[in-house]
Amino acid sequence: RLQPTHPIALAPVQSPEPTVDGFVTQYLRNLNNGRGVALSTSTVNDRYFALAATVRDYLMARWLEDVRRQRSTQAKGVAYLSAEYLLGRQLDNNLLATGLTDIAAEALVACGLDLEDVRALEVEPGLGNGGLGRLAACFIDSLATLGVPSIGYGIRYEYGIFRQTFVDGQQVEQADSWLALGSPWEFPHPEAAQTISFGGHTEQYDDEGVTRTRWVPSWNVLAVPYNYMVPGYHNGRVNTLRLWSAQATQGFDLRVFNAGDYQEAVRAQTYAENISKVLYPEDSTPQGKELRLQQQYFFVAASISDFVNLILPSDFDLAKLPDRVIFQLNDTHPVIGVPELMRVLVDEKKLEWDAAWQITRQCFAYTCHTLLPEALEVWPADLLGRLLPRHLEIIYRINDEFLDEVRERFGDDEERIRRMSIISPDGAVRMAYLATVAGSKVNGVAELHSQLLREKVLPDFDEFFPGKFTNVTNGVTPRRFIRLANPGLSRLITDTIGPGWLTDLDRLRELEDYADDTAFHAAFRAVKASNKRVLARTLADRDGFTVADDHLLDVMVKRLHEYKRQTLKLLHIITEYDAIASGRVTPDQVTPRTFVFGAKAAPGYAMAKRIIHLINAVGSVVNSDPRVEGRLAVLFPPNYNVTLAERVVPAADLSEQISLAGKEASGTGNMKFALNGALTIGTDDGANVEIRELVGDENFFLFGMSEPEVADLQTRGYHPIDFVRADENLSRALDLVSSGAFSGGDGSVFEPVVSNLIHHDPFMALADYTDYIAAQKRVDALYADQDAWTRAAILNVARCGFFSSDRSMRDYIDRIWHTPPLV
Ligand code: RUG
Repeated sequence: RLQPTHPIALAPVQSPEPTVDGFVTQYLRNLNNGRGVALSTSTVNDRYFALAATVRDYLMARWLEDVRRQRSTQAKGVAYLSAEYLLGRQLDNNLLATGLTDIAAEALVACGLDLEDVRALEVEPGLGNGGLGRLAACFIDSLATLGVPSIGYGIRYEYGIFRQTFVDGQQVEQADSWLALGSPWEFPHPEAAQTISFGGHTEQYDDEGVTRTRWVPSWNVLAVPYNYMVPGYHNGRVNTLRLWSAQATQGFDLRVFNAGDYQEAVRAQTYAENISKVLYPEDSTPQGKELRLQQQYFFVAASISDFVNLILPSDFDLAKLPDRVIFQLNDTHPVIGVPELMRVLVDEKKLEWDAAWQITRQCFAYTCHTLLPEALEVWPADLLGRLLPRHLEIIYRINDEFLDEVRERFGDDEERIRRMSIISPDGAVRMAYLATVAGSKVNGVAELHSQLLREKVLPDFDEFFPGKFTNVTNGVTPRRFIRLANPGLSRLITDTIGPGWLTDLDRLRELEDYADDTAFHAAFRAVKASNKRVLARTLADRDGFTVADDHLLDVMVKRLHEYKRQTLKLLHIITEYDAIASGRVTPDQVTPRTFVFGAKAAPGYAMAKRIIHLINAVGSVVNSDPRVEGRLAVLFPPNYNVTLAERVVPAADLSEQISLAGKEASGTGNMKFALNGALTIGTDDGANVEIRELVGDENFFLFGMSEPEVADLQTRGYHPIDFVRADENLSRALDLVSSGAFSGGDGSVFEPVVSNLIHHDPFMALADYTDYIAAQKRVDALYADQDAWTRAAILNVARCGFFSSDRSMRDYIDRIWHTPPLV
């Protein structure tokens, strides 16, 4: 075999010089050689691609070195399995990580270009729905920043979360073709494609005297890996995100369809490639569609095979797999990985069942992200068996052996056995149960959520597996959500407490000393005012909106879901409006407020879409009624995404976190707002509980029923009409909607929303209305005292360092993964 001899080939990979000259040289090289254009004839797209390529060049040596080191040391690492990664734009993040932002800006000026113009071209990869996908993106950022060996695995959807537009106030979805111009951040490796099989049947065969089972699939697709760099912040580390794209195999066309029938063959190809075509636009409500299961198995099987067959050395002793990797299951979406690893170990690697199960049970851990029992995925056994017959057999055996253990402990307690069976009475596979049985640990995502998960969703399992359940409260990356989103606040913090806080967010505590400092107050307020101007410019350019600069900015941005209760927020707005419109108060008696909404509804969720329509309808009436004198405004920019969040969050004064207690697992928007100095009005739900405990009751507007009170009301029977009768403002607000005040006099348009609230609202919006309005009055009162408000806002920032995703990662490492950083 030939060996390299040239000194350059033997030397480590070189990075370009981290100077303006070095950057310019590399940038022009990328423009000329990579794009095939001269600077003078380049388009903005060329310039953006060349810039991205240049940033990549600076990261490359570190990336290659990290990949090499992670393999050569064979240190234990995390394989994070997630069907969603809501990444946000990459350019600024990667410039920040490498510390090249100023050099790049100067280099572009030297080329006669403006970084601002170029960065505007980036389309964010919207490969997630909301909190769950964004959490995965924050976690991989933190893992890289902590230097923990890890790889993120997921799906490279050709179309991410839909682009939302409004037509006559109603949501219309458009395809998100984020790859239309290509992506400069990905590295495709078609030569490393994995073959992923589906369908067919299983059969037994004799393997040198041992009877074994093999799967004889009927069709397959290729999983092509696309690698993305995940740079740590200022630490010279770069991890990998590997997303899989589906491609047809030749065998596919030949086996499934008649050879020679060209049109059928092309159709077959489309069928295969559909697997990674589009992200399911559902959040917290599983779809149960076959294509979804295909997606799940597709990426999980490719990832496990990638790890076991390519990343591990060929002579690796699989008994030691738990010392080398932990597969973290982000929700139930990747849980089919459990029987897949069993299949690989037993059928392919020929381990004994018990040995394989020993290994598998140590190699997985499961994070549950919901409290809605109906949101836990179940797959009908016939569907699963048709698509993955061998996996269904494996699941049945896992279940049989598990239920034997249950019987051993509890005797023939058939009721308990029925409750704990991985197979439901109607023959469906309960994926959360499978994950709980197989996982070395099971965690919820906030203290309250983890407690309710143990007590209400999986109590039998908690009893059966002492010590298996734990909590890791979610977190958000301060690099993107403070440093990039809020450069003004970041500068102020650094000027006040010095550098270093961005990777040690508990240090924000030092700001408490400045909570009563007049000069700090002024600077803090100036930052907020400036962020509001930036948002105003963004919304003017993007949507043609005007944002008043002297209003309290009251923000509710999150997926549209009845449990999150956007309708409760609307009822508050309508009440404020009604007070003015009916002449009961004069406009100057209300706190001037701009209400900002951002929310996408799942395309098939009719009620959510109607609520979006109602928000827009209320907005157009309130915004155009001269009696309001511009004291209230409702803004609903369409297509809320990570890029817009980075503008909205730093500008907000008030953060609306008003879900029914016991329904929001954690929330992460709540953390972003508090860290950027917004005060929260919220129920005792999800991570709100921990935010309130940390910032203090006096710096948080708590309202509404607690989770036990909700449970109690449910038991006693919830009669919404009692609440309507008890509060005149509430009945007036509902009457306004029913009377057609927001629908040109036609009351029928929004009647379903009102009727739902009054007749069958499992999320009890009306029960919390009166207390919510009272809490909003406390908001008004505090806002009237700007010093007191600013003090509370500063304390929110100072006391929320706990919500860094770096801390979440440390908790996962200590409690679940045991994967120390690689030094
Ligand atoms: O709804 C939850 C949020 O409360 C949570 O903050 C987020 C991250 O843990 O996950 C969200 N989620 C849950 N998204 N999809 C699900 C379905 O189980």
